[in-house]
Amino acid sequence: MKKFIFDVDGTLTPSRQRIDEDFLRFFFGFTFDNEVYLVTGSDIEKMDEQVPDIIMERTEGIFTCGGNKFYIDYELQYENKFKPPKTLLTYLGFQIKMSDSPVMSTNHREDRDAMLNFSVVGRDCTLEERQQYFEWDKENGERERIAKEVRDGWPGIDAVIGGQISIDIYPEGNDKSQILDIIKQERLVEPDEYIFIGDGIE
Ligand code: M1P
Repeated sequence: MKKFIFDVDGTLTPSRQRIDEDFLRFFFGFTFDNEVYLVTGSDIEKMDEQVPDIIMERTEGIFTCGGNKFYIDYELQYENKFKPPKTLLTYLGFQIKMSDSPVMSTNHREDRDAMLNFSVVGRDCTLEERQQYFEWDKENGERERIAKEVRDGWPGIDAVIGGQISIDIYPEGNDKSQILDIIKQERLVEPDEYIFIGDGIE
């Protein structure tokens, strides 16, 4: 059996949307011939909205929050904790106030215990607003700038653009690369046996 790790948003599903029905049928069959792990920057609740149980149940395990939480059969196996410093939260609040974004909604900070997801436009935006911000940000580089300022201003903390409208913030090293160590411990196999399939790979 070949071994795969699949990213979710932008790979198995469009960003924050449900998996396509035709692709779902194909992928369900795929899980019988291959060993599959899933990984997302999102949390398990969002994964649940996008990927149905019949697929989740066919996986060897699910990594959420950028590899900071690991589930087998919906049971949490491990998690990392992260509490962002107050100064960082103040800085992020200021970015919302100062932004020239053409759209703005609410729910800018999502504390996922193991990481912080920050969005200037806000996670409550509609799909149309999401697309609008995404296009505006490509031109204006707001997320790139904020992520860099966080990395430069708070040593030991990493900030990366994971999806379309937000930035994932977590302690340095607590990213998707850590899942290979977990798989190694879990399965007693070398991580290089796994093929990672994700968007944004160049
Ligand atoms: O899984 C990719 C990203 O998906 C979402 O990003 P956005 O809402 O910006 O498209 C977030 O859940 C993010 O944490 C995650 O990295």
